[in-house]
Amino acid sequence: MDVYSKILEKCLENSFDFFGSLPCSYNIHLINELERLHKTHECENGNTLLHIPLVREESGVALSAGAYMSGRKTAMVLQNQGLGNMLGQLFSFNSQMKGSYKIPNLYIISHRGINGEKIEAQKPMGSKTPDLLELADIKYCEIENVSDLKKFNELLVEYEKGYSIALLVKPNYTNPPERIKNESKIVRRYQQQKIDAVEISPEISRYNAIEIILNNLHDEFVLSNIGHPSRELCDIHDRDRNFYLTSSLSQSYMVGLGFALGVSERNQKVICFEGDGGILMNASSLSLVAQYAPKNFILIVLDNGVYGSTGNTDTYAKDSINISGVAQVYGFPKEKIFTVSKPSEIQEKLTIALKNNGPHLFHILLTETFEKVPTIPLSNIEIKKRFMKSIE
Ligand SMILES: Cc1ncc(C[n+]2csc(CCOP(=O)(O)OP(=O)(O)O)c2C)c(N)n1
Repeated sequence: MDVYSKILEKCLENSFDFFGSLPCSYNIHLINELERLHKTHECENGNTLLHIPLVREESGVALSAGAYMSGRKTAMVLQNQGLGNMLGQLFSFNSQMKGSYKIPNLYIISHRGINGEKIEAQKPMGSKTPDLLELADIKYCEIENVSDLKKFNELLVEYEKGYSIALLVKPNYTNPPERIKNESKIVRRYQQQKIDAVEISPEISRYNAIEIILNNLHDEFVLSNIGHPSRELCDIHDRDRNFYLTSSLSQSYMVGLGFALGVSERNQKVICFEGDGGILMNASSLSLVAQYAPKNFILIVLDNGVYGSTGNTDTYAKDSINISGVAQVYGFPKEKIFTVSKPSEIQEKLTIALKNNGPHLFHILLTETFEKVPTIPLSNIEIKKRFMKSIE
């Protein structure tokens, strides 16, 4: 049995039930196996295993954090090249530093660029990988063969205490995994997209839009994005089922997606705010929402056309990129996208989205005005604990 099969066996024994992945040529068999288990493997804790192929590693950190808060046990399979991109999210979600949400995650990392590596470009990240994990307070062990897996047991104890952990798996350079060949004829068919032109003069501020939304909610979960949106939500209606993301620009909707997938069997709606700046920074991850399409998810893009929280400089959404169109291109069905700007439209479409299967995407065009509101009077740990308790 190869190392990766044994790692998977141990993960399943320990009830890991939510996996994200981005391939390395050395971990593809593990990823294929996860794909086979996706939605078919019943875990000991009663959950069905989910495997979400990622488009960006840093989004996987946020997605895992959301899934963890829904009660899932999360792991991510990746190559160490991804660690550079992930660093900010590792600090915000997984590290033990003050200000981190201190959410544990398991990273199964193909450690390229070390002894035996033929590709020069892998070497810088290869040598710095342990340092990066240490910087982010992630406890790790090196795995070369099956006998090293006893170190995984020790790390699992640390995981249970709330630490993020990593397995640095040394590639078997002398006997690399065989490439998977698909001999069958594949047809690639894409839908024709016709993006409608829009011309709207925004009428309401983000504060008023959030107020209308909150006035229409009962016990739904609400997750909000970094900066003023979270502060405004807290000022309008602070509630246990609000999760404020105070870091991680562009990742709010990944936390929301992970959480929505984790609680999808409960049939409870999860509403998530993201800014236009955030969406443009991480548009590629819209494909995950469209592809895994949790019926309980409502993504609300609060589009004021500016990086509002940092002083209102324009984003490309201002007058060149239509986020409704971007969502369509990434696979959202047109009938589930609502481009709205008037208070009555927000209310009317929200009533529809709350009653029907999603995912829905609200693209709300807003003025640039913002209210002077206080900062959130809770630490990130308090925000996380209160939110997780509200599920029970
Ligand atoms: C990676 C990263 N770059 C820059 C920032 C600084 N920053 C915080 S909030 C923000 C603006 C976000 O704009 P948008 O998503 O459009 O939301 P808005 O504040 O306008 O509601 C920026 C640039 C950051 N926190 N992280």
